[in-house]
This record gives sequence, C-alpha cells and structure tokens, in this order.
Amino acid sequence: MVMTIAGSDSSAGAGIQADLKTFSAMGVYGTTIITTLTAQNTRTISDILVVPSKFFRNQLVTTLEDIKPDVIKIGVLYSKSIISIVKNILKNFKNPIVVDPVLHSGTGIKLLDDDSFEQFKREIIPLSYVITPNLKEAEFLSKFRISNWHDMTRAASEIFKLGASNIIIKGGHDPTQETNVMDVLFRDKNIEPQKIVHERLKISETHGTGCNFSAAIASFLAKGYNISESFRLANSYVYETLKNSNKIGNGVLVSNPLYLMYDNSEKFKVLVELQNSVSILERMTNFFKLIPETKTNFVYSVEKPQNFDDIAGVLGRITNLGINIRTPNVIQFGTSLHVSNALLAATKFNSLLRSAINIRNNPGIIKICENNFRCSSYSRSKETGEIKNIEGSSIKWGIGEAFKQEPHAELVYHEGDFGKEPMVIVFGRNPKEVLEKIRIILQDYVNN
Ligand code: PXL
Repeated sequence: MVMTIAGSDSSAGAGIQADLKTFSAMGVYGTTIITTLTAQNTRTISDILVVPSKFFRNQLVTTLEDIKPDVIKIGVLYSKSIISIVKNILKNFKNPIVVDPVLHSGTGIKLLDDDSFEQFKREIIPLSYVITPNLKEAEFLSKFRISNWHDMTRAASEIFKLGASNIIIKGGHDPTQETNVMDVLFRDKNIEPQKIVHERLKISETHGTGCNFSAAIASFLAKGYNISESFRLANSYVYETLKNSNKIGNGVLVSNPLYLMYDNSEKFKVLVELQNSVSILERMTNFFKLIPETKTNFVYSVEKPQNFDDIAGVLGRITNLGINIRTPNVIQFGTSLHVSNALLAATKFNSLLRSAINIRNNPGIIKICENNFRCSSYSRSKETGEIKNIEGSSIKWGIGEAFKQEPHAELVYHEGDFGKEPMVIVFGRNPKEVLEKIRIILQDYVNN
C-alpha cells in the first residue's frame, strides 16, 4: 500500500495521475492526497489552485486513519500551510517517505511557492528516507552549481546535512552529457555511491518521468526491496516508460508508465493462444500433408507489430514426419523470419490480420483455396533484381503486390521461382481463425 501526497495534473502525465498509474502498473494499491490542482496541457500550466488547508488536512487524516501505507511519496506541496500540515501529521510516521522535491514544472512554472522553499527544506527533507532531486533541484537545495562528479558529491553532502537519509540525483537533464545519462544513489559516507549509466535516448523532452521514478521507488520499497534494489529497478522501469513516451498533444511527449504492463500482458496472451493452437495443430490428422519442404511456421503478433520481436512463432519450425508432424512446441517472439515478414507486410493493408501459417502450394490446394477463400497471388518472376538481392524483401514486395490487387485477401500464394518453393500463406485475425481455414482446406484435400 502506497500513499501519494501531490498535485493533480489535468493532462495526466505527471503528479497524482502519473503516481497512480505507476502504482497500479507495479501492482500496489495507491491512495491520493491532493495538494493542488493544475490546469495544464503538454505546452503550459495556465492556472494553479491550492486546495484549502482544512480540506487538505481532512483528506490526509481521514485516509490515514483507515488505510495504512507501507510507504508515502511526497510530490508538489506548494504552500507553507500544506507543508506544515504534512510535517505535523507525518513527523511520527515510521515507514519510509520518498520525497520528490518538485520545485518547477518542465515549462518553468513554480510548483513550490518562493517563500515556502526554506520551510520545505527545514520541515520536509528531514522526513525523507530518500529524496530524488534532478540536477537543477539538487543545485537549488545544496546551493552548489553542479558541473562535474566532484560537485555532485558536494551537493549530495549538503543535502545530507538537511536531514535526508538517501539521495538519488537524476542526471537526465545534464546538458553536457550527450550520449549517456547517469543517476546516482548517495547513501551513508561509508557506502560507495551507486551509479547507473544509460545510453541517452534520442527523444525530445518528456513530461512525467520524475513522478514515475519516485512513484516506482516508493512501490518497490513497499514491496520489500531495499533502497539499492529499488533504485536499480525503478531506473530500468523509467527507461522503458521514457522509451515508450507518447505524443498526446502538441507540446512535450508524455512518458508511459503503463507500457510494460500492457506489453507484457498482451505478449503473454499471444504466447498462450499460439501455444494452444500449435498443440491443436499437432493433433490434427493429416496436417503433415500440407507441410512444404521448407517446413511450416505458425505465427501470432501483438496488435500493431513493428518488427519481428512483436511476432511469436514456433522455434525451429514444424516438420513433416510422413505420418504426423513434429513441433518443438517452443513458442518465442522473434523466431520466425519468413512468415513474420509476410504478416508484417499484410498488416500494412489489413491491421486486423495478426496470425499466419505457410503451407504447400500445389494445384489441388490452390483450387480448394480459391473455392473457399478470398485469395490473391503474386509472381516472383516479376520482381526486380534489386528486390531479390535484399534478404527478406521478396516476401514484403510480393505480399504488398497481392494486397494491392485484393485488399481483403485471406490467403496469398506464389508459384515459386528458381530455387524458391511455391507457397501458400493463410492469414487470420488470430490462430483459431487460421486453424479453421486449415481444417477446411484439409477436409477437401484429403477427401479428393
Ligand atoms: O513533473 C513534476 C510535476 C509534478 N506534479 C505536478 C506537475 C508537475 C509538472 O508539471 O504539474 C502536478
């Protein structure tokens, strides 16, 4: 259980909204105590309303009375009266408090009143188990300009003097570091600082990552990880949220704390569904008769696949044993090249197609296919030498040609070329739909 005491961001990229998304993605329950309401979009904050003190206090007291957090995260506090209330109520709180010392928004608007700053340092920092300033905030808190490692350690020692137990200085905004980003956890003097260096992502300015980071630290601490592990885990989590930022307005990008949760759950569903369908295929009598010499693969992709890694297939392909088939039944992302390539090309024309299998091409099979499904085809002899010479580009080109002729195709075939086996590729929205088509083809094929 985690509590956040922070400001609301109407654009939902930072503040309370980012915190709650992060807690939820981490699987921890979050409660939300709102200090301020901001009217903002991805370009600016146009207005700030500070929640009246009495009401703010009631939120905190009422929630704490009943719901006991393992960790509390503090973000924007804004005013002196809110700072006093937080200090008075939390001064005897025994569990870890994570303080994200938010002073300004990315657009430069103040998120801590000028005359609240000294009080914030005096009353809030000593409450913190860990404080997570970026370079600018570390400079403000320590009154040191930071331009190298030595300055950073001096700034950290000044912040220790203010009463923090652990300090994480985030280096993401360091303009002198063009290729790398370094975050550092400073602990007791006797413990070597823990540095984490990442390659700098080539994306423009992003909103919300500071909140995602401190909320992730709070979540990992609440799960029982120590500060060093929580730092490492939160760091790689934020790297993913940043890498998958979205453009939701016309200004800065917004980081995506839910990305990994959705991605992992979608990938898990894809693996399970494909695995089940491969098992069904294994038991399908006579399927071996449809396997081409170059073997078969059966693939299934996440929604809107970008590359091979978004498409699961059968490791080592499915083999014809003459009386049945053999499949290693190991399903992995990124294992099939040919059938995945065909699917990637097909989704450009019909984004609902997410599964595919390749089978033999002979006149009997083609006749059955033409009778039962919307088919299209291409001739490999029409492709130019330029395309032939680039590995994988023949399939992409051919599938493109076939879908240009018949945008609703469910099945595409080609007659092969010198050294290239003729092939049929059966598409479907999911593996079950593909299996159904295989069943229909097989029924006719075996009966005739
Ligand atoms: O990213 C810092 C931050 C925190 N909380 C709120 C904010 C911002 C930045 O704009 O608006 C409410």
